[in-house]
Formats: sequence, structure tokens, C-alpha cells
Amino acid sequence: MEALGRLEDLPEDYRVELAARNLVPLWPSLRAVLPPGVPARRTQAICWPYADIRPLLLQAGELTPIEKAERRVLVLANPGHGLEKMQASASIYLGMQLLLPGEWAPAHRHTPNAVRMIVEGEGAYTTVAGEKCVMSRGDLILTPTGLWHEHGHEGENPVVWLDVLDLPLLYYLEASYVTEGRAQTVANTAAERAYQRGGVVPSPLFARGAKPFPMLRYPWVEVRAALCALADSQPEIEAVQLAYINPETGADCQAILGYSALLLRPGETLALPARSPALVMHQIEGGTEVAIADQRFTLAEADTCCAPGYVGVTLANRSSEQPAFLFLADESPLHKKLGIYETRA
Ligand code: 1HN
Repeated sequence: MEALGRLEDLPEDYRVELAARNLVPLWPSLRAVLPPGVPARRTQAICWPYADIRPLLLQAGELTPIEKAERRVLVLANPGHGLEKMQASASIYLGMQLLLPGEWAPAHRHTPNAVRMIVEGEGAYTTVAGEKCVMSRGDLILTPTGLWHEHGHEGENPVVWLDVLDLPLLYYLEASYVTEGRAQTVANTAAERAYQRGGVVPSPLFARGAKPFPMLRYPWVEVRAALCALADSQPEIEAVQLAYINPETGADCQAILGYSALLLRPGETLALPARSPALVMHQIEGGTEVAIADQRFTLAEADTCCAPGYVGVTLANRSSEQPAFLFLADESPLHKKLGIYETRA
């Protein structure tokens, strides 16, 4: 590929003329915005061990009352993007949030989509659009775009969860904003039970539901049991992986980021192909050796790491006796909608 003319090759007075008219020559920057073969990526392969986060998050609980934080979160920031950008990848925001017994994080709704993966503690809940969603370790709770949500805690010990949002994308699109609200009235609890059996959905008087987000809580006990059943019943399957979907449509549960749970069989090593979207991995149970290009991370329970797009990722269960369970978040729904989704051998 031919080297192109540089900015310095142009006469100073010509460059000044251009800038004064808000004009820029393309050719000195063309290769940077359109590199050959593989995109430029700021996203670095990074690991955030929970053992590092936990004491600092508990310290935040002492330093900053909930009223002064609204959401008490330490953001898992990818240094490749600059820490101040608060992003894990181009489209993914990650944060660890702490709620202490008796605390309340007030109701609001916003354009970015969020999910929470519960990391530790019992007794906290999120109310989403009037539905009280109890938080237990490993549960996935959705707070999709535009739905009111608030968090409360009726238990005895700190509760911590991982927030995953498409905030960097919505912020980039200049479409990220919040609306403050008053405390919601709880209208129902455990509505997800209506969707708990695969293959059937509620159809009262022959009418199917029309809610865009019919299922808000995916309890870990159910997802774990489904993974174990899949591993037992289909030993030949290449990856024991379940996608979190909208049970009314079968589509990804949210429009921009995709979520799945993966079981690594005892002793299993799984090579994921290089794919265009960035990938976040969070250890729910067990331990995993992660290889991302020439980087190696050892994930213990509650650790989180991320890989840029267009690189292969290899996951190895550290145990030869027990399965390992991972929560995965990626940008594949977005890439598929944009028509840029790729897998490379
Ligand atoms: C948010 O609404 C929550 O509701 C957590 O718990 C983290 C990060 C950025 C923007 C909104 C929450 C968030 C957030």
C-alpha cells in the first residue's frame, strides 16, 4: 500500500487557509481511519481482579454516603481508551456497584441500556418498571432503555454487582441522558417465573404479550441448571453456552450488547474464534485461564476481563474436577445490526 502525502508536505499558508475555513485534507489521515485488514483498536486486553476491587469499593462505602453518590460505583476502565473515558471497550461500560444494608439508590431512567450481574451478598433488590427483582449471586437483571429503576437493600451484608451498559456508544451518539423520578410502587415480583420453562410463553386468551422486555430477571439457579442439563444431554456440543434472550421473540435480550453464560467442562479448553466485537468475561463460579493474543490472565471467582475485537480468545477451565461458569457480554447484536459482524478462522 502506497505511502500517502503528509500534512507537513503541504505549504504552511495553504494549511492555514484550510483550517480558517474548517477544512481538512483527507489523505494525511486516510490510513489512520481506514487501516488495511484489521481495524485500529484502543481496547486493550485487561483484567480486573475482584480481590483488588473489593477493599476499595468497601472503602468507598465509608468515604461516600449513598446520598452523595446516587450510584456508588468503581468503574472498570480500559487504559487503552484513557481512564477518564470510563469505558471497557468501544461500546461497553463496566462498573462494580456497592449497596450497603438499608441504603436506597433513587429511581431514575435513562437512554443507555444496563444489566446487572450479582457478585456477592443477599437481600438487595432492584425495582424495574414496578417489578421487584430480588438480587442473588449470579442473577442477571435487565434495566433496559427507558425503564424506571431503583435499588434497595433489606439484608445484613454489603451487596455488590457488576453493571454492564452500552453507555460509551450512547454517549458517542450524543443520545445519553437521565430523567430523575420518584420511588416506584411495586406492582409484581418474580414475573420471570412466567417464562421459566423453555418452549412455552404466556398466551392468555390466545393473546401473546407485547412488552419489548418481558423478562427482567434471569435467576442463576435456572441458568446454571440449564447449562448443566445441556452439558449432560449433549456431550458432543462444542461449547456449552446459553444466550440470554427475549423469550417472546427469541432475539437477544437487548438491542446493542449481547449476554450469554458459558460452562467449561472439567479440564476443558475452548478456543473462541476471532470475532469483530469486543468481549467481556466475568467468572461466576470456578476459575479460568484466559489467553487473549499474547496476554494471559487467571480468572478467579468474581474476576472480570475484556478482549478487543478481531483477536482469538482461549478459555481453559483451571479445574479437572469441577465445571467453571462464565458470564459473557459482547457487542455482537450491534455489529450484526450494523452489518459489520465478522468471524475469522
Ligand atoms: C446507572 O443508572 C446505574 O442504575 C449504574 O445502578 C451505573 C453508570 C452510568 C450511567 C447510569 C444504576 C450507571 C448508571
